[in-house]
Amino acid sequence: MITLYHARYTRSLRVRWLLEELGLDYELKRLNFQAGEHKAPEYLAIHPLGRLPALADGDVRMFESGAIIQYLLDKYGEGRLHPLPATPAAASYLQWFHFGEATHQPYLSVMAQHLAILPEEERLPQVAGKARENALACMGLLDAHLSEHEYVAGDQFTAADIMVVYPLVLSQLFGLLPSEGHPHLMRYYERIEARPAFQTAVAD
Ligand SMILES: N[C@@H](CCC(=O)N[C@@H](CS)C(=O)NCC(=O)O)C(=O)O
Repeated sequence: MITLYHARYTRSLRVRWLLEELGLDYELKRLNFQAGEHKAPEYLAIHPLGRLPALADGDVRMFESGAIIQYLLDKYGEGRLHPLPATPAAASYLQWFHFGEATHQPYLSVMAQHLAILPEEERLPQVAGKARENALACMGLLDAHLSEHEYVAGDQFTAADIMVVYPLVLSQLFGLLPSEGHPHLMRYYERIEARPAFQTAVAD
């Protein structure tokens, strides 16, 4: 049995979304992020840094959302949701897959810290403002790319979309989306929101 440690609006959303897209059975262990359950000793035994997501699959224990997604695709994907390796489509897939966590997401994490998570006296508006500017630049890049493609890795939905969309979910929470200045990105996000697996992953 696959077990996913999950809290709403955290990166475990990505893994839950993939599990739903693949139609796999899994158990969801919910943690109350606001109450700090991810820093309790029971969870630190699962992930020593107290971060989400974490996954158990038989004897396998994993953290890092992108790595978990790759593992699940390799083990259960049967070729679904990613292009053949070493093709031009795979180059685009890998680029956007990693862009979602390595380039775009850090700006949303900084915004989250300085707009919501840190105690008020530690929040720095200039830091949040600079992160917002950089997040908007990432949205501009995505908008231009999506003016020519239905999905980030081409005309098919792939796991790269799952990686890219998480910072967009947070962008919506922080008021960067909807955005009239990013029409292609908006239409893409509407296509994503129509997917039942995504709806389940963001619901709770
Ligand atoms: N690169 C990691 C980041 C994991 C991460 O930082 N998750 C956040 C929630 S989205 C978290 O648990 N934060 C709690 C903390 O930083 O203490 C991944 O993709 O899984």
